[in-house]
Amino acid sequence: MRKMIMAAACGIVFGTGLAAAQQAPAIHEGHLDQIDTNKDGGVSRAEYQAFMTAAFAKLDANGDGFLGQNELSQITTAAQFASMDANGDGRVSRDEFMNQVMADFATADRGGDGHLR
Ligand SMILES: [Ca+2]
Ligand SMILES: [Ca+2]
Ligand SMILES: [Ca+2]
Repeated sequence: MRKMIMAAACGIVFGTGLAAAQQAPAIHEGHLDQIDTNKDGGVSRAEYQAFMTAAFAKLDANGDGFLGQNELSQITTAAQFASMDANGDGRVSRDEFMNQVMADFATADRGGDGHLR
């Protein structure tokens, strides 16, 4: 389920569209290739963080520095939004967003070597 956030973020940042992300919730290799900016065959935490920073900026449609439920409604359920909104103020700050997606990175990094490949 959490991977869908990354897949949807890929759709937004790379312009492949949310519909495509929703139909194919897995992260496909083309996405990892694009996140892998130094082309060493793996996505490091720094590369992932840079990508997600870009995703946050794209998702923040009104540019207030927070993601409201309306801005995330296409890629998260209400329950997912609530779990990202750690302090319960009804909006997801950059820190809350990054905490969530970096936890996703740790989950996806099955080998535990700090790279997704
Ligand atoms: Ca890399
Ligand atoms: Ca916003
Ligand atoms: Ca919050």
